Amino acid sequence: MLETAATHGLHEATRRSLQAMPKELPPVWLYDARGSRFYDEITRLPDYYLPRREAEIMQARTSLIAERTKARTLVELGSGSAPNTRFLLDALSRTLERYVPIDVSEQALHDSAERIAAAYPAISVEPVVGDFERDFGTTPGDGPRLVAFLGSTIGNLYPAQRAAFLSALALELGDDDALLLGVDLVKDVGRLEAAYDDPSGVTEAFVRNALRAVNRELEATFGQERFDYDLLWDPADEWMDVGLRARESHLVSVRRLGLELDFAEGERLRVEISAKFRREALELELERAGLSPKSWWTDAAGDFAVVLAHPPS
Ligand code: AVJ
Repeated sequence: MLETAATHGLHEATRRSLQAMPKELPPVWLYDARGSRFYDEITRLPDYYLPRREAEIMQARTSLIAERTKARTLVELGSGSAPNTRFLLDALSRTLERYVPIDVSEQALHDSAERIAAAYPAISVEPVVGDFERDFGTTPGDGPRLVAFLGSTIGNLYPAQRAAFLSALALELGDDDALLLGVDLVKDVGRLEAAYDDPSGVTEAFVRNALRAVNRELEATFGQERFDYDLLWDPADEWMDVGLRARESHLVSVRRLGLELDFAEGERLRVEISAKFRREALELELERAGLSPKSWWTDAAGDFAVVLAHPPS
């Protein structure tokens, strides 16, 4: 793989994460072409309720969102295969000129961009391969802009990262722009565990694929058989802690980073967190970042929320 500014950033982030306590991998490693296909499979699992709950909310609210925002540009962060974006594209048909999806997964991005361009010929589709945390500032398009960040992808960020990201986003938004944020809500732990540990093993395969990606791209020697899938609910931080646990003590080398890692028996490698949210705390976070939450919509079961926020006027 070519060393570009983007891969250099990811490599350095990976070095830091692997040297942290507990060891972890940046969740971006989950989304190579193969990983993105696993994630699409996850979205169809009966217990992974998130995309369907979000779809229910979008279906009910997108006409109001269109009326309020009158967006000419829709920017979507971490768009992936963009399953719930169609509701927005349909509702915004009167005003929308441009759709700018940003994703790290080049394959998933281009496939969905092509499908959307074919289905919405009046809209200019301008995909950006990149990391939403870093590349939002460089996206094209006239205001009013609507920035959609759906699927509870924001739950992958730690609270401090989230605060930095939301503040940076708030600074980029003009007076007429808006943020549409989809978040999964705190709920019964049993249901959360079922959503992240399916009996068919798709989630495990998705998580293990991160090791495969790191082995390939960084010439690492992670052995699948030396780890078990390991899912924890962290009640203090209210996030799912998704990772792997070493079955035995062993060494892993990451050649391209010049790292030798020592795993003890039972030691964890975190691959992602998936934070769950509560209304009051999230609204406070948005306000602290310089965004005013104007609407909070949930599905009938109260499982998921979609928030529309604006720069303060
Ligand atoms: C794509 C980050 C929203 O946290 O629910 C799904 C990723 N990981 N199953 C999530 C994921 C395991 C997902 N996000």
